[in-house]
Amino acid sequence: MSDDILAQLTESVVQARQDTARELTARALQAGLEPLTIIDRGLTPGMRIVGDKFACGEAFIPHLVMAGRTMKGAMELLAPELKRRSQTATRAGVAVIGTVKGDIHEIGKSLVGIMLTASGFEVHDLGVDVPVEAFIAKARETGANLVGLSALLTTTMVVQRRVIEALEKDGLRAKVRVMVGGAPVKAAWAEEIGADGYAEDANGAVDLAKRLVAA
Ligand code: HCB
Repeated sequence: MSDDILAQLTESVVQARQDTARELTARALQAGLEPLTIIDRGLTPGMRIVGDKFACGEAFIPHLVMAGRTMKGAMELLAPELKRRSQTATRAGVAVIGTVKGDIHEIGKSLVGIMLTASGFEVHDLGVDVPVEAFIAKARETGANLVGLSALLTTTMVVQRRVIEALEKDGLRAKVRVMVGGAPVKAAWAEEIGADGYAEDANGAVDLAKRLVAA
């Protein structure tokens, strides 16, 4: 039953059926599925399929746009649930997050933000296409101990490195842990640019964030 809903949800993202995706998301919640299961096993696989189709010329920009809208629509139902289920007795840390300059992919970054908030972090989400200096200014202003950098394009991953260099130049690096993520980002890249860690998904980002600020 739950596998069936999740498979239909994946298909609704691939087909960009926004109303169906919302209906299925509501049904999945009613059926007792965890919001993260709905995201990881229902919605995100659909986004991957659309991305793969795009890569091999079977889908085009409008398909990416519509798939993005479909997932965002479903996320509107899931975000409050994720927050409601959180245990936020103590503040875990202060995080500044954003998608780096030149990159407008927002869904994964926003999901990381929702999950960090739900896990007790004070989150300052700078949005997408964020200049290097904006990360530095916000980290300084808020006294952040964590910066989360999202990059979905191989061409924008390099900006993650620039943010780390700017943190060093500004004397903030010793105080601020940096985690990186996004579809093309891997652990080896994180190591190469001197980030403190890499997370594959939002759940991993929360685990990593907690470990980094506790260290
Ligand atoms: Co876009 N796009 N796109 N796109 N896009 C990708 C990313 C490709 C991989 C598709 C492909 O070719 N297979 C590809 C990038 C190839 C590459 O460079 N390696 C690509 C391309 C090429 C482009 C354009 C250049 C297309 C063009 O114009 N010719 C263009 C670039 C625009 C720009 O940014 N300047 C473009 C545009 C778009 C949109 C705007 C149409 C749309 C985004 C809409 C939106 O965000 N509102 C879009 C979409 C939807 C995608 C795919 C299909 C889905 C991305 C997504 O939302 N995934 C994507 C295919 C794919 O990713 N496989 C495709 C779902 C979320 C939940 O996953 O990986 O973003 P996530 O985030 C995870 C994870 O990475 C991690 O946790 C998140 C939650 O689990 N994480 C972090 C993310 N950030 C983190 C930060 C941390 O600190 C820690 C963990």
